[in-house]
Amino acid sequence: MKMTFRWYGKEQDPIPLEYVKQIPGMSGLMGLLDKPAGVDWPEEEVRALVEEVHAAGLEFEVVESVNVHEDIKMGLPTRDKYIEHYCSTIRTLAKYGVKVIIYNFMPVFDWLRTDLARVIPEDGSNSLYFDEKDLGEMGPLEIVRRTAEESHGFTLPGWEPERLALLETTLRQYEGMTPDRLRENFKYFLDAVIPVCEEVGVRMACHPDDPAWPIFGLPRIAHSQEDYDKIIRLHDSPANTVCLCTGSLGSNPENDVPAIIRHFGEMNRIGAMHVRNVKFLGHHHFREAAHLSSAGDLDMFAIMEAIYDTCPDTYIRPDHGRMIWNETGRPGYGLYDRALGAAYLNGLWEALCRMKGDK
Ligand SMILES: [Mn+2]
Repeated sequence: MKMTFRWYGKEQDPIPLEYVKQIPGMSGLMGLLDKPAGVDWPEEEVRALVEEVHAAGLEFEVVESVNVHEDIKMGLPTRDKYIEHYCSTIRTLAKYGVKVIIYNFMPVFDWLRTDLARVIPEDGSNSLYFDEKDLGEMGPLEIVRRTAEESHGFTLPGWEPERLALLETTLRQYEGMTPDRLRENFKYFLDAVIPVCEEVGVRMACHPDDPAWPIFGLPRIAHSQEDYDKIIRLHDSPANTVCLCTGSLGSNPENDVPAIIRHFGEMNRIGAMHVRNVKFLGHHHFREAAHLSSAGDLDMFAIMEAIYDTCPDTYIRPDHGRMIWNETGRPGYGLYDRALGAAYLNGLWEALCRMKGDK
């Protein structure tokens, strides 16, 4: 297991790389260039980023994310140009040592929450929160306005202003889109990019829908084991993998997260993992919790054991953290609680290695 940390680049992330390096056991980043979907990442900028990360004593083997242009998801004729850019970006990243590219295929909305700083009454910290009841009252345009307002001036991943400016048009263009048609467009994309990945030694890792069910009537096709079985069959290759996010899949209590890890781990189809905990509050109603098992409803030991048993060499990172100790910053991506999360997951890992005795 390689422990990594999500980082948005020195212009966009208030956390210095030296702080990331000081978290015990941190091997590298899940990082990115801040580019709109559809852009071919310039080699010079990739090189500069990788050199900066290496100079801090960290690895840069996982990119999160290279976003997929909406025209590709909708299957518009313009998609070929954007797919070409995507393939070129894969080649550039491979040249600088990248092994895994995380992405998602969610229409319009990436992750979605109804409150970015819900106070947790037990201890006064706050975390990301979702209640579908609130969403019904708000509607897509209102939730976008609120999310932008609450993000402390940071552009949130998946909520880039240039994408959301076109929201009304994009929502209209998706009218009539079915899960099967979305999967056809997904296959078209994978058929183009996976052979490039195979050639240059990169694995694509598809992040689940978050939360793990359809929203605003838009089709979503990556939120269960069955969904991922279909995605893998769209283009069967070791390069077509899952970014198994325990909190996203775990937002639906019907998903048995350790069992899903074992299923895809045994198939060698896990490219990367996000490991975090979720507290269920009701139907389609949850908040994010500290990583510790007892702080939420996921069994973090069973999750780490499934990784140990079936995909012990994968990249993982602590995922969203709460805001604690008066920290302010990008919602979900403060330093302190994610560092605590990494330390806790590393502790579980050390215990597993001792118990199972082979590392
Ligand atoms: Mn995730």
